[in-house]
Amino acid sequence: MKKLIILLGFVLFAIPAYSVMSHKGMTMDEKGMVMNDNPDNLPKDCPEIAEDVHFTVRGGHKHAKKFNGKMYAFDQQQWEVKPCSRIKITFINDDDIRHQFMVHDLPGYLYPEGMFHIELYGKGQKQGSFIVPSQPKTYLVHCDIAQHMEKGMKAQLKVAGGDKDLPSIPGLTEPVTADSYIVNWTSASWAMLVFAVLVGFALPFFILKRK
Ligand SMILES: [Cu+2]
Repeated sequence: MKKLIILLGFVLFAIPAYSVMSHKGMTMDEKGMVMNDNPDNLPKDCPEIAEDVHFTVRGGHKHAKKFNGKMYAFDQQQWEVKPCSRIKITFINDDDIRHQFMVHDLPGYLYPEGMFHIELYGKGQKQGSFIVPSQPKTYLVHCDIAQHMEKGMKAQLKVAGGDKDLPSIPGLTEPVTADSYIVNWTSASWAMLVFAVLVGFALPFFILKRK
């Protein structure tokens, strides 16, 4: 009987761990998480919500196929909204690996570390909302998994037209320093190539002969 009571105690303790974890602005389950979800609190400079918008954003390898040399991408690279918009994001991960939809530089008094993000551990979808302030600003949207932004998961959110374009957004903006693969073929470089090929052929004969 005593054993049964102890066992029952363990089971009761374990139940909350199996259910969805949720505290202020954060929900988490076995599929992923939504961080700093904010459908209600207005930024200080917004008297009211100007507009409700809903974007469905997909992320994954297949969306990068149209970009040379990229591995992962979102299906869109830019979103534009009015000041004080409430943005609902449905993020769909089309891959079997982790991806994120992460926005930076939001007001810290509403979004810890200025961040709103949805993460999926594999294929699936999650939804979250955030409200943007009124100033014209361009917000970085990316996937923060190591090397995913460099491999193409980079986009921008423009509020009130934005204040700039971010670099290195696939198909949209130029990189800060472009990769260069250009070879300038002069007669000297041709001569060098011919010489290198001849040496490459001849050298093994000399080495074998010396043995
Ligand atoms: Cu990713």
